[in-house]
Amino acid sequence: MPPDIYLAPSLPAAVDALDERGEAGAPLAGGTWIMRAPLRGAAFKPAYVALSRIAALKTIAVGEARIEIGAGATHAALAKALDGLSGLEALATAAGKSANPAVRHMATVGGNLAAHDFAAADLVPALLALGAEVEIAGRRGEERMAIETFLHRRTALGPGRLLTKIVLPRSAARSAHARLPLRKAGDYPVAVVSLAVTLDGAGRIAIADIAVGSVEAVARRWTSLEAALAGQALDPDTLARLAETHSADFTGRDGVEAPGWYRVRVLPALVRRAATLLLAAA
Ligand SMILES: Cc1cc2nc3c(=O)[nH]c(=O)nc-3n(C[C@@H](O)[C@@H](O)[C@H](O)COP(=O)(O)OP(=O)(O)OC[C@H]3O[C@@H](n4cnc5c(N)ncnc54)[C@H](O)[C@@H]3O)c2cc1C
Repeated sequence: MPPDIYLAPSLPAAVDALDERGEAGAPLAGGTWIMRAPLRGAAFKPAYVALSRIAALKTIAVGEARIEIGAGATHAALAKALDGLSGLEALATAAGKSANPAVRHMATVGGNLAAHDFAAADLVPALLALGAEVEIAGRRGEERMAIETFLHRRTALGPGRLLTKIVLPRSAARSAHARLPLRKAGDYPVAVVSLAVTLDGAGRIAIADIAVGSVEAVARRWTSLEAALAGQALDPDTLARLAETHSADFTGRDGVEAPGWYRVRVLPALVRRAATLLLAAA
């Protein structure tokens, strides 16, 4: 039997509907991850609550100090809204280069973050490197948490709670997103590096925030490399050499597109590529 789909007219209606459906229900945003469930050997939920009619979830508000992104904003809308904004290049590239144009017009930021079994999600490392927070709504009100916390709690949010907003500080001076699809555009990346830096008065790296996606089951910050980069010149070869030194921090996951060791082996090259992009954007 096909799943039951309820088109929620508003956020409170979606929250109520999810609460009533309990474990049998889940949000349906762009559907681009859900539709592939059978290919992954996963079952559809008996019921979905579609979020596509909720205009409030699609807004993207760009402020001087921070950006608020509705969970229902598509990759395409996000790439367009962030185009040319300094410091946010990593997220603009992640949104603008993931998947293919047709998928980018349907796929949402919320779906990318909430798909807990999707290791190769492009937006997740970009949002980690940029220090994002997320907002969760439920019948008992709203809660804000760091994206790292969300990534580890997203399977245990409980029925009736959904991701509504992503909040980003505009603190990084420059950022870049380097991804490696194996064969062609539209493939999931086998490894991703997102890098955000702030430079000191002498042009050296004061703060580096680096996140790695698709190498392990869940994207995470590369904290040892972040510490090693402080005080370094923004030189792609130096950054790649330091990345090589710290690559053993990762245990790559084996997958159909690439073995785990390969995902780790390409990280220094991706760090070099991200640093080159940063220099080009200067
Ligand atoms: C051909 C193809 C190529 C792709 N390539 C890439 C790629 O290169 N990079 C990449 O990052 N992605 C890629 N994707 C994956 C793409 O599906 C996700 O990136 C997309 O962001 C998922 O968003 P969605 O709105 O379609 O999610 P959906 O499929 O609607 O939902 C995904 C999951 O999130 C849950 N969910 C959705 N919204 C919310 C919410 N607001 N709160 C709580 N839970 C929610 C759903 O219940 C479901 O479990 C590709 C997909 C396809 C089909």
